[in-house]
Amino acid sequence: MYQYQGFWYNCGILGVGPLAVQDHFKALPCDILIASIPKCGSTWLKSLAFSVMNRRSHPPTQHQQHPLLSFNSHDLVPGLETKLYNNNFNGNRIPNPDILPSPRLLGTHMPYTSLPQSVTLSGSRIVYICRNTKDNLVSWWHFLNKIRMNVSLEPMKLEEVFEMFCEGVSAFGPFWDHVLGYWKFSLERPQNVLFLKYDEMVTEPSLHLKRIAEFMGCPFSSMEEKEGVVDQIIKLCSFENLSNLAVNKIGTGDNDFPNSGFFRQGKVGDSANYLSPEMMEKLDCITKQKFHGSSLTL
Ligand code: PAP
Repeated sequence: MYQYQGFWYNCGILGVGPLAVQDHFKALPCDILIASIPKCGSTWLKSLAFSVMNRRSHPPTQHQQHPLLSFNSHDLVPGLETKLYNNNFNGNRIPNPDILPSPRLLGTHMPYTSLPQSVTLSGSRIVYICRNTKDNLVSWWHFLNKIRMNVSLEPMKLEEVFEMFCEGVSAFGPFWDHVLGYWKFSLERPQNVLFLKYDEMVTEPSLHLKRIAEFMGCPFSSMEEKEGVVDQIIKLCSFENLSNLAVNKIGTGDNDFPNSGFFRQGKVGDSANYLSPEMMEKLDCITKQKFHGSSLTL
């Protein structure tokens, strides 16, 4: 891993992706970025955002023909540094993001402070998702070991990953700095950043889906709401539905990584089954200290 502008990146997976994004990506005013630190729910949010934006051409009721049935959401909403500008990516790389249909729906894990200036200057919109620290860590640990297994490396112990995480060393970490960067920006520019919490979305999906649609500039009409389009999208993008599709059960994505790796439990609070009370307390304590005075709670 290498540290760049205060954040940690995996050189084996990303290569010079983040630098290439800074040098070459030119944001457009109508772009919508789905941003997060890994393992906060971007697979879900990308599915929801894609379904919302394309609901006229791909109604969520026409299940058989919906793109989400054949493609993982990371292929439908490509990541800037993980796919579009990633020199280490050996799949179906899209060489020129300008060919993507407008408005472009793009993903990123890059911290707010490292995004190219054009993102802020152009006024493009960012939908950011975060999650409680403990679930994020446990989800990251599982995912990290899946990546390691994929390249025949030994799994890492939870204790080891926990210590590194607390020191800020995780993909695109420190976790807290990443979340705070977008949080502050969302307070300064609420018209440009919608700040979401996975935990709240699990509890009230329709409320948040409506917020997402409104923010993206394609609110649900009262007719659509009456016809149940909101619920149809929620059902289409549910963990149960997506994780059981063939594309996500046996399909593979970038670098032959199995799509199933993006789906594990999809629950809030699963970390309690893995972390000791001392570990939970330490994470809570760091979160409290880091977020002190920010009005943000997770
Ligand atoms: P990424 O950063 O690699 O894209 P991301 O999708 O952000 O991963 O996070 C993965 C988490 O979202 C997993 O959580 P878990 O490990 O605690 O289970 C995954 O299960 C969960 N997830 C994936 N798809 C959905 C979905 N449709 N609904 C709810 N949670 C989901």
